[in-house]
Amino acid sequence: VVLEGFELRVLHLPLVAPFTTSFGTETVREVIVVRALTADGEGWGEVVTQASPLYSSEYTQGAWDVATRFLAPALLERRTVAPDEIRSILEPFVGHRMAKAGLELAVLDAALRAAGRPLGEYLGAVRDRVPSGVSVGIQRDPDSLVETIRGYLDEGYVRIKIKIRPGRDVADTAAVRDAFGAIPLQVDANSAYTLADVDTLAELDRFDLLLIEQPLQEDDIVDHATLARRLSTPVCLDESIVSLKAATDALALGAASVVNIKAGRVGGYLEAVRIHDLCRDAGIPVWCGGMLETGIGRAANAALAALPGFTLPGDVSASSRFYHRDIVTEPAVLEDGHVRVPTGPGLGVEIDPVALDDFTVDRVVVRA
Ligand code: OSB
Ligand code: MG
Repeated sequence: VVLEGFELRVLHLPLVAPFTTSFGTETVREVIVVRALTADGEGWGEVVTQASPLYSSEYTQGAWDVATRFLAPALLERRTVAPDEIRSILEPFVGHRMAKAGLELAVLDAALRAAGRPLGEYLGAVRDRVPSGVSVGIQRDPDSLVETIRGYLDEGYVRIKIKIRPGRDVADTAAVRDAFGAIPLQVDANSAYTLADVDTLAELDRFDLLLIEQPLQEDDIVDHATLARRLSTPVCLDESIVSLKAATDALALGAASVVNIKAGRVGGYLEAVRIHDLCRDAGIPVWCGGMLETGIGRAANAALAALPGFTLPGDVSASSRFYHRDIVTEPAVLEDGHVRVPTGPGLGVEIDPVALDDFTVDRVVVRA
C-alpha cells in the first residue's frame, strides 16, 4: 500500500469487572488504536500494551513514544510498503514488539481491505469458528472464584483458565475442581514463582490441569526446563515467547510442551504464524492468548486461532467478557461456546466512530 500517515489514539475502556493477575488489578483497559491512512483506504490495528510495564517491559506511553518518533516515520519514509516488508523495515529498532505489531496490523488490514481478502484466509485459517476459553482473574476468595466461573460455564465457555499467585494457587484450584469436576482447566501464574516454589507447583499436579502457564520469569528459559522435568502438569510459556527465535530456543531446551501465541507479544500476526508453523512441525500444541483486546484485536485473534496448529481453546472470549461497549459495530459474541472468524475483507469488522471518539483520551497523526 501507499502510506500517507498513521493516526494513533489512546483509549480508555471501562472493564465490566476488575481484572486481577499476579502483577496487579485493572479496572480500565488503556490501549492504543492505530489507523493506517493509505492511498487505497484505511486499516486498523491495536497496540496491546498496558498502562504500566508489569506484564512486559512495554507500556502505553513507551509504545506511543517509539511508534510516533521512530516506527511510524520509518514506515512512512518508505512510502510504498507491503505487509511482509514491515518486519525488516522495523528490525533496526530493538524490541518494542507490541508497538510494531499494532502498526503491522493496521497496514495489513488496509492492504487486505483494498484487495478484498479476509485476514483469516491470508493467515491460513482452516476453521470458520474457534472454541472460546475464558481467563478468570484472581477473586476475593475461592468461593467467589467458583461463583464467577459458574457464570462463565453457564454462558458456554469451553475452557477455564484461572490466574494464580503465591498464596492463591492450590486452594483456588482445588475449589474449582471440587465445584465443577473434570472441566477443561488451566492456570496462569504470570511469572510469579521461582524454582524455590517447585514443591507448591508440584501440588498442582493432582488437579490434572491442561497446563500451567508461565510460572517463572520471562528470561527463565533454562529454569522452566528444569521445572518441567519436576512436574507432570505440562508447562506452557507466554511471556518468554517474544519471537520465533525465543520459541525455537525454548523448544530446543525442553522449556515448554505447549505454547501460548500472542501476536502483540511476538511483534505481529506474521511472526505469530511463523511460531505456529514451528510448533506444528515440532508437534507442540499452541493456543491463542489474549490481551483484553478491543474488537480490532479480537477479530484478528479469532482469525489466527483458526489456523490448524491451534489445537487448544484460546483466550478468545466474547467482547462482553471484558466490555459493556466495544469500538466495533459487531463485537465478538459467544455462540455454542465458539467465536466466529470474521469473513469480510481485512479484519472483517467495522469501527464504530462514535464509540471510538467516546473512549479516546489522546490522539496524534503522523504524516509522511
Ligand atoms: O497472561 O494471558 C495473560 C491479560 C493481560 C495480560 C496478560 C494476560 C492476560 C489474560 C487475559 O490472561 C486474556 C484475555 O484477553 O482474555
Ligand atoms: Mg499468560
